[in-house]
Amino acid sequence: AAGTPGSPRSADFVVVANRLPVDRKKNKDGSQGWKTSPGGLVTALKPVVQAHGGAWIGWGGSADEHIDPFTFDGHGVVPVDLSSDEVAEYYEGMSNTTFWPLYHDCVEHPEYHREWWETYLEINERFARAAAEIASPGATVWVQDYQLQNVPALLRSMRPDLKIGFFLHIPFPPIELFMQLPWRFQVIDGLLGADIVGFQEPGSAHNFVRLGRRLGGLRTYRDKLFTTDGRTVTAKAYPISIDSQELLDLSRTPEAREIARQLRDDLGNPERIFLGVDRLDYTKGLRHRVQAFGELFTSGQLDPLNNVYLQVATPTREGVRRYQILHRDIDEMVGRINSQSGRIGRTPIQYRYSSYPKLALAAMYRAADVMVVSPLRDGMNLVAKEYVAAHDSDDGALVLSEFAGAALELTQAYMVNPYDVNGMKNQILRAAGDSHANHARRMRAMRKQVFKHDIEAWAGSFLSDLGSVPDPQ
Ligand code: ADQ
Repeated sequence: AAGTPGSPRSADFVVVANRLPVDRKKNKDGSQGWKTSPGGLVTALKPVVQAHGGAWIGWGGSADEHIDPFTFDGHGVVPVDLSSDEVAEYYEGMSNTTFWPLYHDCVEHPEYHREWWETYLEINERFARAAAEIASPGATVWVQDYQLQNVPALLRSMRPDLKIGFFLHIPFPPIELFMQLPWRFQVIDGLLGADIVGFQEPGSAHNFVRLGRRLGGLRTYRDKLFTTDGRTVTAKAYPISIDSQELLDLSRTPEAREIARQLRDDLGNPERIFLGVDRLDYTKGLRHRVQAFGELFTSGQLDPLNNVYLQVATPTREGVRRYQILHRDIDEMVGRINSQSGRIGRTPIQYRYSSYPKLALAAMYRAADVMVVSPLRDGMNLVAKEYVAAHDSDDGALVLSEFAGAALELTQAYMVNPYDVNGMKNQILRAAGDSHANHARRMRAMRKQVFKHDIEAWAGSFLSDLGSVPDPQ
């Protein structure tokens, strides 16, 4: 589709997210067009935006490029332009080198730079202004994630008539860590501009309420915070999910079955395939996981003749130094382990640094006997839910970190503390060697959870709560 030029009309439902829900594509005739981006958030919110003839505000993904607003597939697309300096300071800097590690339990040191913060505020104001311009009177605006924490308050000051929701996709840290932030008051005030602040887990919501009370000096009651300007803000958990049925349907297609068969073949038809699927991010616990598998293979507890560990890692944030170091470390670890414990014709760790189409992922989930998801900290972790939905038989097993939001729902997984490498090795062996009856019982319970609480249910419950917020006086 090409997209229709011209400013979209004013909208009564607006999504504000760092990224637009569309990616560039080349049409057959060589001209530039747009296609819908893959990913859970877009899947969940696009139908709602379409139903309202609403608009989506976000960055197009390349720096120093101006894109005019346009209409696409029944909704407005409102690009926010960023220069390369702004990308470096607002996105790679403040968002991904300050907030990202700070909010993930400081598993890497957050860096604090005043220039980054200034730019972060400026860009948040730019997003807020775009929303203020397009939202119709009394419209609902849903702001997404840690890149835009100041948008709620900025937008409210421009447009007090709006209903504003905010959802944080990553954990909200304990007060003791949050206190490090030099701009801690501004960030709380930014978030308190929303009527509802949504989190992945009750623990995060609780951290936020406690912070409002302790640092903000606000009166609170259960999940409510009472602001100094007389408003009530609700902080509550809305655990995000996936389009479970779509993924299951995809994994059942002849194409997916064929790719899964081919994959098993290519891996030498081992007795067992262990699988990891992650963005190559330091929060995902890859160093510890690769270490655990390395020891299992070198010690002979897992025989490379019968077992393969397939790890796919999506390239991500390649401009940020910590990610470059992680990339190099994992390459080295995998190389070392394979040279020490491989057999002729058998490579125990199959590592792919690449992104895959959804169909290929569905096939991998189908083929994997044991899925290992071991983040050091994770807001939710959709990969765990995707495996449960796509592994279309009762003989699978999920090894899951206690520190992923998903652990609260997928309670039948084989739980691990990813920092405890010995404990993780034991659980991996236990998951692999458990009886068929146990595998079946656990998989069924988790499948039930993931199909009942899917992405549509997630968006529905947030928006229905936001809909029942009283109109501003
Ligand atoms: P992420 O940190 O990106 O998301 P996750 O929830 O696991 O983590 O989602 C990753 C997505 O990328 C999955 O849908 C997965 O299929 C896909 N993916 C991973 N590797 C891939 C590959 N090699 N090729 C193609 N696709 C790949 C953030 C938070 C999470 C939270 C989500 C949603 O960090 O905790 O669950 O947002 O709120």
